[in-house]
Amino acid sequence: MRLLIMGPPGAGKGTQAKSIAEHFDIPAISTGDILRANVADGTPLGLEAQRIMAEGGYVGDDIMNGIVADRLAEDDCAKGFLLDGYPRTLPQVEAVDEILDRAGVELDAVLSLRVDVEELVSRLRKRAESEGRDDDSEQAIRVRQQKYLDETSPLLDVYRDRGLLVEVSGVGDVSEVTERIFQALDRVATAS
Ligand code: B4P
Repeated sequence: MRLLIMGPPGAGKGTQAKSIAEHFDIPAISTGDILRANVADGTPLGLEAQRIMAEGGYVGDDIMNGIVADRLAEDDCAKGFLLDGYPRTLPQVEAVDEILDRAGVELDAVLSLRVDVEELVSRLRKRAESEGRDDDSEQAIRVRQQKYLDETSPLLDVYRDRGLLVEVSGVGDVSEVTERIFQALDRVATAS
């Protein structure tokens, strides 16, 4: 299975990506995790990304496209993959299209996790208390939600028009949401 998981910040993409990847025996690739690992290691990319992430902005498309192209070229992605948090912009959609075209493969589905904004903000405030992530400050939470609405949510229409969008409610216990996702994606797997 070649999958994308999309949703606003705090929708539970990272939370659900791990279970989905295990279910389909594919690697989960989180661009947020890759960036955070670079920040932790103090790499040049990490130094550049740290400020952008803390403000709630998006790291540049060229950088993100290069990271994803390299990661998808690794052997473990031959059997499929789940991209978590990428693409977030139209140029990133075009880049992933190109990577897949070149490899002669296609996406099977794009999972959209839907959660209302009050619930998202409350989850991120809780995460700020438990994990202390720089980008979970009140100001960054607001910027990230707006950025998602302006730049990322229109991408759902692109994938809806291609007949790839699978929409699932991300509200409820984590295990309930996982079950809902498995049911929806298992239907896609059986049909393909
Ligand atoms: P991400 O790491 O993708 O962060 P996110 O959108 O906040 O997280 P997610 O939706 O995965 O939420 P989670 O499961 O943790 O990106 C971070 C930053 O990296 C971006 O803002 C950007 O700066 C940069 N970046 C990443 N990719 C990029 C790209 N392609 N281009 C440019 N920049 C990029 O869940 C959130 C919280 O909710 C957790 O605490 C979790 O425990 C809780 N939760 C999850 N499911 C729940 C449920 N069902 N009920 C209650 N709580 C739940």
